[in-house]
Amino acid sequence: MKMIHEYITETRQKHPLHFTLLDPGKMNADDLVGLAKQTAEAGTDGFLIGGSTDLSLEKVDASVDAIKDITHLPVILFPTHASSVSGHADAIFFMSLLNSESRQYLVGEQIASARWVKKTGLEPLSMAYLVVAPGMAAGKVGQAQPLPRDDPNLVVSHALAGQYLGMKYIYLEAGSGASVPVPSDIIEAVRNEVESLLIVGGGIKTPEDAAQAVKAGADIIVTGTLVEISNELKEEMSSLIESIHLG
Ligand code: 1GP
Repeated sequence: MKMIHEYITETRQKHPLHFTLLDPGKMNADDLVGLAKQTAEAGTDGFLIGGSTDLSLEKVDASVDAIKDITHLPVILFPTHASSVSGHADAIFFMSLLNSESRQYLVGEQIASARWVKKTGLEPLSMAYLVVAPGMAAGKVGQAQPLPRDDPNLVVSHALAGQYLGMKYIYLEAGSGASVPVPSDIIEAVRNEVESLLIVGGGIKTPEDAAQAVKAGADIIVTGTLVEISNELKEEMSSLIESIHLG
């Protein structure tokens, strides 16, 4: 299979991307694979597997296997803890929560998983993970003081630090289930100053939300909750993904 970073950069030349976040802690493997199938048919560009709760390795392995059985799209880990790093995935967002107050989420979990990542051959995609208010579970579990929504310069400082530390991706995270997504002026400010690929997620529920984030400069949009709660999943995801792909 083509390297995942190459797949992302090549696809980005054509259009902004949509990734579907699936949390094996919130559903069983059958439900998860049903959602994966429908979002794949709706045109998503890849899957993130993760969640803020502690996930067993067996559960993540089984979920990754089930998704890979039904699609050739990339399956990328979006882990909270080293203990749930599945070697069955294609790649891992090897991330540091730069506004965490805890060494564990800055570098501890990463040290704990590094040799396993090497052994399994997972492709590491270096990422600065920035939790913006309200931050939700990601902020609480990651012991982050969420970055204020009215201080774009502070977010730019964090994002630039990530870039200078060599991180290829910057993730602006409002938190899963946030009532409001990351503000456009924050996305725009980061886009203007930072060259890394820009991922935006948390609280994106409509094609309009997604289009606004893309217009502000996001390269990749992540949605999770929408997939879990939608009654007309394929239709809703198709129009959201179309609004992203149109750029
Ligand atoms: C969470 O950014 C993702 O890490 C997705 O958020 O569940 O609100 O779509 P939602």
